[in-house]
Amino acid sequence: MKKIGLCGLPNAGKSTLLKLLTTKEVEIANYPFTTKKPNIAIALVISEKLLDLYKITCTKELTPAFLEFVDIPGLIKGSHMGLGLGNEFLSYLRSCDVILEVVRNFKNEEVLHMEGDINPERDILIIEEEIIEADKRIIEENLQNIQKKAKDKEKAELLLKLKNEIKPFQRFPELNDALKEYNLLITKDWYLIINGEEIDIKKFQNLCFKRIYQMDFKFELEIEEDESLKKEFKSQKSIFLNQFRKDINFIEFYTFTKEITQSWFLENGSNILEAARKIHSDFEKKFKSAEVINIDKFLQIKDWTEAKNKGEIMIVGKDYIVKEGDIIKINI
Ligand SMILES: Nc1nc2c(ncn2[C@@H]2O[C@H](COP(=O)(O)OP(=O)(O)OP(=O)(O)O)[C@@H](O)[C@H]2O)c(=O)[nH]1
Ligand SMILES: [Mg+2]
Repeated sequence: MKKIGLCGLPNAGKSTLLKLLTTKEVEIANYPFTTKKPNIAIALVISEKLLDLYKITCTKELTPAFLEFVDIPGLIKGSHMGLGLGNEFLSYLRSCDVILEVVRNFKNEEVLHMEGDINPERDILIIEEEIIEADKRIIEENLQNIQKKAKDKEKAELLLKLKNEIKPFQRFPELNDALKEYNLLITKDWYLIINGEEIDIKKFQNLCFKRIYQMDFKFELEIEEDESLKKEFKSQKSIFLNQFRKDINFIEFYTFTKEITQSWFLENGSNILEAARKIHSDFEKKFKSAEVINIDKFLQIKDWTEAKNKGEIMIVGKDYIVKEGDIIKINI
């Protein structure tokens, strides 16, 4: 499962976002460095399609797919040199697969901003400089270590390429697999979420973010906790989660038995054995074949046996690549 790391300056709203998405009780306060250790929590992602399927299956249980978020202590200017426990905080970020940067755009005199005023553009630049400096150091250290070793020639060439090309807002996701052991931040996929008032995001679009989202975390939390607000305003949380899972390259597939209806996430391009492993480790080992139907088709027919009789259920082997919206039954 991909771990999604929340990165940002202190008081940007990272822990508030974690609480909103995962309902985990986290420490949220108006002073910097409230969060001192990484905090992992699971966000359930309920899609419209899953709910449509559940209306037909009417099972006792409904279990949605989930995403794993990690709340990380705030970075500050100089984090890469160890200021504010910077190196330790950066190492938490390195262990994540995807980065969601949180930037503050809400005014509140009671919530201190380390730089004195609200300026998302400047804050993004501060974080970026820390990331670049921290990765530069790792690249240089490792380059010195491996340059002399013949067996690491290829890796040394890649590190040298990075050393020459590294600059703010440049990302190298194509090198992530080859250089995995170094846990570089600039080879990961980065996303940006602006917390607070909506702003024109044009000026952020040519940076390094695969997508930019906007949400007022505190307001969304208030909606979650108040039934009358819930009726008045559409919650952005579910819209964000469903969009974000697509953006990080997950597809959604479904399973159901007599007892339970479930949705699952799988990396796009995965085969059905990987889906089987998610459902149950035994299913992968004992896999014989699988029955598959697209959810839209199933929602029309509404019955597995009838879908079978109509010839709408495919029987597939272990090389089948799972598609968005597949309902899967594994035969073992
Ligand atoms: N007005 C307003 N306040 C917010 C919003 N989001 C967070 N806050 C407040 O800002 C303060 C800091 O929020 P946290 O979620 O603790 O921030 P953080 O990024 O986790 O901070 P550190 O753990 O110190 O790095 C809290 O007092 C929140 O209630 C928002 O959208 N609007
Ligand atoms: Mg926090």
